[in-house]
Amino acid sequence: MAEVTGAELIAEALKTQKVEYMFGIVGVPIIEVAMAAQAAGIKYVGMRNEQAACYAASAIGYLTGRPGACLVVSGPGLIHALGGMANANVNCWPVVVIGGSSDRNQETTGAFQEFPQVEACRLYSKFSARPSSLEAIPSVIEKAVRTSIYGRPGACYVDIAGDMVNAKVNRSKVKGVSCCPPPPVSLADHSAVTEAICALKAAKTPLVIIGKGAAYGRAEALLRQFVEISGLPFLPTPMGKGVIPDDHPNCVAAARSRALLQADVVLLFGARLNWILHFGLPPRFNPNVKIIQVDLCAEEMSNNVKSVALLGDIGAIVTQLLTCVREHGWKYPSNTEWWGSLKEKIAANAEISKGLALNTTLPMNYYTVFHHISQQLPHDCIIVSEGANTMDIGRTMLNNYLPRHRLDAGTFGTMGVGLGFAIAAAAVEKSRDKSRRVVCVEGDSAFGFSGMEVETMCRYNLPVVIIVVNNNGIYSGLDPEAWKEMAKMGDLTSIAPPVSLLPDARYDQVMTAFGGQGFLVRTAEELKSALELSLSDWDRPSLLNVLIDPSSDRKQQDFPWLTRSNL
Ligand SMILES: Cc1ncc(C[n+]2csc(CCOP(=O)(O)OP(=O)(O)O)c2C)c(N)n1
Ligand SMILES: *[C@@H]1O[C@H](CO)[C@@H](O)[C@H](O)[C@H]1NC(C)=O
Ligand SMILES: *[C@@H]1O[C@H](CO)[C@@H](O)[C@H](O)[C@H]1NC(C)=O
Ligand SMILES: [Mg+2]
Repeated sequence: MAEVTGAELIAEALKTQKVEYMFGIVGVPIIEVAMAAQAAGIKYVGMRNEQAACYAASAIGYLTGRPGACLVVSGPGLIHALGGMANANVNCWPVVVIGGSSDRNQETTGAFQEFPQVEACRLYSKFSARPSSLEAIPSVIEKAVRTSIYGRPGACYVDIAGDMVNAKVNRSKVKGVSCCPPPPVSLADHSAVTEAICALKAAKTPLVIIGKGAAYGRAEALLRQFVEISGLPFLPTPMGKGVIPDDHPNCVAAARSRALLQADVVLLFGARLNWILHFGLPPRFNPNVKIIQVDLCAEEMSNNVKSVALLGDIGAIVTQLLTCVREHGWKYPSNTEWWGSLKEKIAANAEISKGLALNTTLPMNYYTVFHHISQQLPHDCIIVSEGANTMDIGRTMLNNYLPRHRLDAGTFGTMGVGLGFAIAAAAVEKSRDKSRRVVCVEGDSAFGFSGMEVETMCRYNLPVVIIVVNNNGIYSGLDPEAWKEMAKMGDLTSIAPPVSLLPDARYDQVMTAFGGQGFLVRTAEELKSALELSLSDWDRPSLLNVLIDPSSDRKQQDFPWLTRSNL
């Protein structure tokens, strides 16, 4: 009977569990695991930092419904991945991290990169364990993959003792484990569905909110039917954008603050009442708002505001709601005062943004830049975005037309996710017949967190288009002249504004350093032609370094984005 190594068992178990992608950085003791993964038919992407590797692996989980694997070495390698695990867990995205650790016979001796890894991962994951023998590897990996996608999705960690990687066992001794099926589906309680429909029928100013849980749950077709049959206005959360196209007539994203504030009944699909939705509380919500919550996680129900709980699979529950709406022959009328008020606000906001976008003063402002980008992006492109102003303004001006086509800093507000997400999305697209374009819209600060992953994009010929919206800093910056003056006035560490970054930094040259296309962009014409060239090059990545007015800002908001809670 043939023998099999620990590395082979890990790789084969992942493949059996339909894990198709692995991102990581190799070293002692896990080089052989990466090689075995490729031999088993898993695609391996070598990254430049484990944090970005883990972001990438979790994006695979969100995009495909099956976790990506993140492979890291012991100690510092695993610790770099913790940021990615936390981000995945907070976003409810599945990911499986495989960490090599010290040899068992060296534990507690001060071994190379020794660290209490299983314990360390506990706070950042929903499952953290180490197989006790080679024979246990397939079942522990099955459990990690299953746990990552069942219930509320999240991060899982499997620790592999270094000495187990090359140790061998007779195949006959290893019990086969089959592939875990997709998560089981359950329906909401019938009486809760009836209560929800009654509340909606009685509502004067109802609102549907579509979260990224609806995108993850692939409920797009059913939700669109529901919105069209019920005639309700809907608002997407940042990554709920595209579940129903942003240009759908029922979308009230451009009247977000008014919609939230004046809604009397809110039907939440796969979204939490956390900071992104201002906790569901005043001053951003009506104090008497009635919340109907559709979620797969019972613990999420009635967080911050008591709700009617529709617990279960989102697609199944939308079907239940559709059946009721059809039976009752009910539709929210399109000629109500509520629709009128929302449409009026949408038109007023569009006018303000248009004014800012058409300003031809140089340097450009955010609105001008996003206006031109939005005109050129293909409808089916995947938009990755991070930054503060860059992400917030970009979200309002760059439409999504398809589900799971927006990846951003998410619930955890993590800067540095963009390039890893873009690499994951581009890797998935590369394996499809008809690839879609991945466009990564980055603030200059955000880009810096994982900037070296540009080399990864160049190495694997991933045709990502990176647009760095460069305002010389975090939220805002200084122009080159002001910076020079400041440098004359004293030690910059004492006087330079903490938000500032090097003015007019040549991020485009980071791309050309590795053979990609780089563009320095100052005008709308340069932006148009650079974007056209970038989008037509399917063989290599591009970076547009768009220099904007360092004092450009968001248009006046009714409320600050990070509303302090009244909790
Ligand atoms: C990991 C991490 N570190 C720090 C922050 C704090 N932070 C929020 S936004 C941001 C960067 C904003 O600057 P930039 O990306 O240039 O976008 P801009 O607002 O300038 O357009 C930072 C550092 C964060 N959210 N995440
Ligand atoms: C595997 O089985 C063979 C034959 O039964 C035996 O000689 C060998 O020592 C076994 N190897 C291990 C690692 O147990
Ligand atoms: C365009 O923007 C500049 C700089 O912010 C501003 O001074 C100017 O008034 C704006 N022009 C118009 C027509 O809004
Ligand atoms: Mg910036």
